Amino acid sequence: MNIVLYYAPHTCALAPYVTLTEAGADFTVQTVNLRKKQQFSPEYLKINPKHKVPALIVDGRALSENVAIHPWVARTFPKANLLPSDPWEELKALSIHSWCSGGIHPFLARVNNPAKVCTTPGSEESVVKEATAVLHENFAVADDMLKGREFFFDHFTTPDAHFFWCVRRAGELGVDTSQFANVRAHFERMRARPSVKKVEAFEASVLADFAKAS
Ligand SMILES: N[C@@H](CCC(=O)N[C@@H](CS)C(=O)NCC(=O)O)C(=O)O
Repeated sequence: MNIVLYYAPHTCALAPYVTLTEAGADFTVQTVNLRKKQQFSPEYLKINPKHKVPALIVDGRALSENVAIHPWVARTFPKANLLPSDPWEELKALSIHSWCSGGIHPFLARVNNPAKVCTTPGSEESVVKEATAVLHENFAVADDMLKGREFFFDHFTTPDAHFFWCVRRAGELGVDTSQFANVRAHFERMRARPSVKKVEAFEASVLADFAKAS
């Protein structure tokens, strides 16, 4: 099987990189330089017309969206135990992916680029403030979910990687998460995993290559 992950630094493509690594999958990575707008190249738009990473190409077929990519990884590498085995719990895991993608990520995007949702002059500050409030509300919910637990379920599963990226991105964007002790503990636990160390080292090397090329 030929697996290619389209990845860009700082993005939520970190999550499938982590879970493919946790699965022991043999995959290659194609980097996309978002600063150079490579996601709008005709070649990439054929892979994902929504011009977003991650995208996964499996034997020539493209799959986008974290909500779909993670179950594919888990189903393809069942020995890695990347989703809960109980069907209800498995759906709860997919529910967390959907929440990360639809309930958290869009508010990170607003903090990153407020003008994308409101171009009224002077509105930036209030967009960031409101988006930060929603992020805090969501992190408070996650903090309760992670109370007394190492991971969202009884072992590492794919939503842990997705949520880790959300918290990491929040930090990069200056959104304070220090008041959410369980979220922070989960973040540190995740950061210590070899799969996360691997993607963070890879990200640094990609950023260095991008800097050299510019
Ligand atoms: N719902 C998608 C979101 C993907 C997404 O928003 N990716 C961002 C980076 S985190 C992207 O590629 N942005 C480039 C663009 O919008 O042009 C998922 O969860 O896979």
